[in-house]
Amino acid sequence: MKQLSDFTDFSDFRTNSNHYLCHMIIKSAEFICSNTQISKLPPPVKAEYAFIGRSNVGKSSLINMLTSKKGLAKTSQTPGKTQLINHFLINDNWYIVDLPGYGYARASKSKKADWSKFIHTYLDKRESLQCVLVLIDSRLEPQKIDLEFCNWLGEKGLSFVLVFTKADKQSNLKTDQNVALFKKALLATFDDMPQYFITSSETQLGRDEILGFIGSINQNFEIPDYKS
Ligand SMILES: Nc1nc2c(ncn2[C@@H]2O[C@H](COP(=O)(O)OP(=O)(O)OP(=O)(O)O)[C@@H](O)[C@H]2O)c(=O)[nH]1
Ligand SMILES: [Mg+2]
Repeated sequence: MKQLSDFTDFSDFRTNSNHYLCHMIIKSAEFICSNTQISKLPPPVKAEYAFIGRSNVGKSSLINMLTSKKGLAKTSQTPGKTQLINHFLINDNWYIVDLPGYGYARASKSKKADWSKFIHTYLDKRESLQCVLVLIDSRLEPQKIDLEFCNWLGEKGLSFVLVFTKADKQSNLKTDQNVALFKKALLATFDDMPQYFITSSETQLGRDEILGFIGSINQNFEIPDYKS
């Protein structure tokens, strides 16, 4: 697992789409499985990227945008649509993982506790997980639940990047203001701002940058030791 400090360049990629030398073309993207049991996940022999964030933040839409496959991950206007750990195999080579959203207000207490335990175990134990993409709604000022989740990832030493979603919904200025506020809030507990991307699933903003980022990590992927 890479550490946060491995990602040294924390620049804003919206204005610098040629930054990554790696340009990834998506040739195939297929749904593999949905799970609630860690023991039933595919063997951890391919690089894996987890997409996580508050319910309705746009995780499934982003996955469809990145893969250019509209119906691949199920999206919904009703929060709480994604309930399982969903694996999607990309280019027969690496996995995108769509996770259930956190902070869904209408979920029962026991469901929230189940979610929390299951996701935290998955993130903490998954040998092939390369990076967690934490999605943040770019329209909102920093939310406690997002900051707490980032802090938990930091405590566990898990590498993560921030993906600000739905940038098409407001002006660039407003997005930049919210990103700056998030940065300020994170710097209360982190030494550096993690790498971040500004995205829109409507306009494809951020697509090349995220795929380039993933492609560059994939190049160094080695199959980890794992218990079968
Ligand atoms: N305008 C705009 N709408 C978006 C964008 N991304 C997502 N949406 C909308 O936001 C709603 C939620 O999107 P989803 O992709 O289902 O969100 P999710 O995070 O997967 O939600 P859960 O699975 O319920 O946790 C849908 O109505 C999407 O069409 C975006 O970049 N721009
Ligand atoms: Mg979803």
